[in-house]
Amino acid sequence: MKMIIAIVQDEDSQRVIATLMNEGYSVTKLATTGGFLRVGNTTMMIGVDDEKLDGALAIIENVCKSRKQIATSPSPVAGITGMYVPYPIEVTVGGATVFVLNVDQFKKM
Ligand code: 2BA
Repeated sequence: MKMIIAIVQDEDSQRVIATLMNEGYSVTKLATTGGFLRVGNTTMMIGVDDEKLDGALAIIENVCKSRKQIATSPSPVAGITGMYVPYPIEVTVGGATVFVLNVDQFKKM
């Protein structure tokens, strides 16, 4: 058995979860925040039998889109005022960041 931990953008989360559940997967959704942009994203935990792993990954890959976002980052060099000036940078977020872990034991008690 595997545990998929998938971090997706909030915009994609409803569709991913609905599609996974329609296909018989169990999903736990967590409201999370990205460390870099510090905006909300969604982390899903999906426990799957080995033979269903590829199906789940395909759904996540098909649904999740990459998007460009503007982040504000402090300038690496202080200006003449001696203060760090924030400046906008464009980053491409997603589709999905996915970790696949081996599960030692799975029990419902
Ligand atoms: P954030 O940390 O908010 O990152 C959002 C996007 O900002 C990233 O998209 C990436 O394009 C960019 N980015 C992140 N760190 C950066 C840095 N140090 N310098 C320049 N650009 C940077 P994604 O790579 O698609 O990541 C989307 C979200 O997935 C991340 O949101 C974070 O919540 C999670 N994530 C990504 N890689 C991870 C990892 N290795 N471990 C844990 N969470 C991760």
